[in-house]
Amino acid sequence: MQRITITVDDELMAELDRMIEAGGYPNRSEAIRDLTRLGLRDAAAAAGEIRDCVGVLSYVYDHEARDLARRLTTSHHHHHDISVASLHVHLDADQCLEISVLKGRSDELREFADTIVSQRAVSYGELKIVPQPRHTHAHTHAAHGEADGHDEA
Ligand code: NI
Repeated sequence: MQRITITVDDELMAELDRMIEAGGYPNRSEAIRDLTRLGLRDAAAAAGEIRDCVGVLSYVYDHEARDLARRLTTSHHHHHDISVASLHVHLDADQCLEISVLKGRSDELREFADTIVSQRAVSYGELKIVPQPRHTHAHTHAAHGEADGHDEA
């Protein structure tokens, strides 16, 4: 552990204290440690540096669009190493929602998601990348108190 001193303006501190209160953090240090971890994680994800990630890709497409359903399936088969499971929902007569769970390096997941989402007749697409905690989240959850409001959302 290292002790650091930081300077924060009143407005930001007030906001932080409200967040600490709402989140049930035991103290400011714990809250700032959590926020720092989140920030580091986001920065690493943005840089494509995270090796072991879980991604959730959701997209809506028109299954009547020529050849699209077959091409999407082919894409998943070509990437069977990262595409681990999919949930298919028939939204209405034409539209399908697919939610796929991906696993792998964050830049690979992003690249795969782009090939899916960029298809014409895919009307909506979003990828959420969740770094696997054991690699980027060094603390153990057992060390946390019950009331610290910590969750991995
Ligand atoms: Ni369908």
